[in-house]
Amino acid sequence: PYMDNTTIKTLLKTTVTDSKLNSIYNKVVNEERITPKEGTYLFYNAELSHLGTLANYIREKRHGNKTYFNKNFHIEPTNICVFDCKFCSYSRFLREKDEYDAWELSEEDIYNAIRNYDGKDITEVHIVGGVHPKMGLAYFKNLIENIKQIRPDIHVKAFTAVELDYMCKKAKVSYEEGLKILKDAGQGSLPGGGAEIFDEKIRAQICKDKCTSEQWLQMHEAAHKVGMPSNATMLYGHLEKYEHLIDHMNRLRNLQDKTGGFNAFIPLKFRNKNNQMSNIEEVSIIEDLKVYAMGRIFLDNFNHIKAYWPMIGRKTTQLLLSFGVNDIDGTVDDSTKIYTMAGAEEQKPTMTSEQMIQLIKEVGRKPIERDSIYNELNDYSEPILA
Ligand code: V47
Ligand code: SF4
Repeated sequence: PYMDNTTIKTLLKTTVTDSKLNSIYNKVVNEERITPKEGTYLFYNAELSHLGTLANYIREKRHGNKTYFNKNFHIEPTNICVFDCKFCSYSRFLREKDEYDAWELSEEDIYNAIRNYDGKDITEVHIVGGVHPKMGLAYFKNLIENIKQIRPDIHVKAFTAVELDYMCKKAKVSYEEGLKILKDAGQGSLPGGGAEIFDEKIRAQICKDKCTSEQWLQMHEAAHKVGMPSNATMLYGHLEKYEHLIDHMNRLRNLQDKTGGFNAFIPLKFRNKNNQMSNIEEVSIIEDLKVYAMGRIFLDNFNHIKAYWPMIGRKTTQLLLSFGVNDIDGTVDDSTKIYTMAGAEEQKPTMTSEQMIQLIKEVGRKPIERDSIYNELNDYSEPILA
């Protein structure tokens, strides 16, 4: 399905006069790793169409037209949070309440949410929320055990490194010990949130009081060590410069070399509604395409680049399938508020499997349902005959 590398090199050569760009392009096509300096050079100097061509080349070489999605739903136990990230539109506690009140689900609410999916073929529950001062390691261990009792076959993807760091500190256990307890309770993997931007100066300006970049990376390293895979996110389109995006991806690439435990990289576009950074304008779709494409080009040791459609929107998600993305997360089922409260594209983020399959097929790709660890479950590229 993909262009061979001679065609692609000829195509790029005939349209590029900058020899430095040309040599970086050649490296990418030859599957040689590019340096952070070269990555930064691409960010500043390459044309979007060239980045797209390269990212799509890598995407198709690895995955052909396959585009993964899963059937999942979210549980957000609370939006009460002890931290005060400037970009967050979701947390309550330190700030005044406004039209959206703080919420706190009871254990029973959570079990009912799980029971709600009885008999439905979902495979994953994604649990994340604010960092509530009263919900600790023991509470979540018990919660996961009970969820697994109700629905033994479900994969529990839960808790960002920020939540986990707080839980482990409060329980006075090491990251590894804390993660082992949760794994034994039935947790399967970690989502990628809380990474934001690793550059310490920018981090200090946007989320100074939560876990540090070093701690985020240590938590994921510990997770991989105890046998739980994870994802990695990157918040872009706020105060950062291209150098910071490359630095962020470079730290992830280094850790992935060491552990191989990351499944997917998920760039997250900063949305500016209802938060303390509302004065910052959101970046254009051109920047979105560029950041995702650069993710695919730079992170040569990540298998999957994921677009989280409730946040970036369905149309952009379709475009991104030609800019390096091969995974579009799950059906979600209107169960997340993190982005809707920040003014994301999707105010009612729910898509049925049929709609996801349609979205993927409309742009000529091949919809594959996966489980949480990327085993292929169903190929929906052919119509299902009754
Ligand atoms: O870490 C918060 C982001 C993240 C805003 O691993 C915002 O499969 C943009 O990480 N604008 C949490 N982003 C969500 C997350 C996630 C989502 C879906 C799938 C997976 C996965 C992970 O949401 C936070 C933060 O970076 N966020 N506020 C905002 N205003
Ligand atoms: Fe709390 Fe997470 Fe919001 Fe930060 S991004 S304030 S840690 S809910």
